[in-house]
Amino acid sequence: MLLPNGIRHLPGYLDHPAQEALVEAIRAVVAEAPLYTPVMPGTGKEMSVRMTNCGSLGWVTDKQRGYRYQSTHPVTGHPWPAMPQQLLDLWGDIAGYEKSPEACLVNFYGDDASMGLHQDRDEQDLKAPVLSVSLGNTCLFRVGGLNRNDRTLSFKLASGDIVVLGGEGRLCFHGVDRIYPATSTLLKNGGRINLTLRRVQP
Ligand SMILES: O=C(O)CCC(=O)C(=O)O
Ligand SMILES: [Mn+2]
Repeated sequence: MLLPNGIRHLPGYLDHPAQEALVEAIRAVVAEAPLYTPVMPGTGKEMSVRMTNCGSLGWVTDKQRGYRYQSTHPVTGHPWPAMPQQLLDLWGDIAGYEKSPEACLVNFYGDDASMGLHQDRDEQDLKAPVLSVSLGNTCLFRVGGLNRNDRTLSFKLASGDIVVLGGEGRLCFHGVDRIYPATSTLLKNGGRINLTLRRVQP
């Protein structure tokens, strides 16, 4: 399958022990910075995905102030937990970008959650790639072009897969159409975790 320029799919990049270690690290992040349900700007409609972040900045959204990065958790008001070393190492190994990631958005998808087609464009530094890690149940990922109405293609992301959106593909539309229940035993209660590492400031 030919992906748009700048988009890379690295199937099975993380082996099982690396996935387990990452889940442990994310559990510690969630213990400090609980998952919350974000809402869309303007409408206030709840997203089906629950979110939190780690790193010096985190991506948040609410009805009044919309999409943005901030240094504190919107519910607890505390600074985000530090980014686990495994994620910094992963970025160093894959991103090919001199500056380190500032934000890791943690998305938790229950088996009936999804994410609509969107661009990641709230970062000031668009030269840095977005690096995305999948853990747990397989999903159907969709990627299009630079315009919302461009043709899209879909492929599955399994636990341990990595996707890089960089270069010409950095602003490609993408989303998650569905989760396939019981396709992984990594997460005891099912669902899927997605981590996206992002450089925000130039
Ligand atoms: O869950 C995924 O694979 C994609 C998540 C995503 O696009 C995002 O958080 O911006
Ligand atoms: Mn995205």
